[in-house]
Amino acid sequence: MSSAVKSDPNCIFCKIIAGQIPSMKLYDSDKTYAFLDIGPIAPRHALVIPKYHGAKLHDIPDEHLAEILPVARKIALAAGAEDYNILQNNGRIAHQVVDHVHFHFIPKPSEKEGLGVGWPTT
Ligand code: D5M
Repeated sequence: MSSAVKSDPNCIFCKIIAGQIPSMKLYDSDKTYAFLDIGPIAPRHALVIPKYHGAKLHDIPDEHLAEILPVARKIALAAGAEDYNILQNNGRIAHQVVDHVHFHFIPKPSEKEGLGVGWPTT
């Protein structure tokens, strides 16, 4: 069975996808959304999320995960990030706070950039 978009009206990331809560959008397709993290641990810290509500990785159908890493790679290229982490937390003990699957893109700023560099606009 093909799994269409699934949304939870109480989920903060579903509200972001629906445009009910503002976000700094980086990417938007029928299955995937990416935006800047509200509490960045590094400049250009971003989140890539499926447009299918589910708390943990095993709740998400494959077709809604297929685009996630390609989008993270696009964001890394657009950010000009040489060194970066992509990570995804599942469950409270693993430090998950928001119960909608999300992949963190966390660039490591170069020594030249230092801290406080924003998203490139060109
Ligand atoms: O990380 C959850 C992440 O979600 C954390 O880095 C903050 C981010 N967050 C929470 N609310 C927002 C909004 N409204 N915009 C952007 N980013 C947000 P976790 O892996 O669950 O610990």
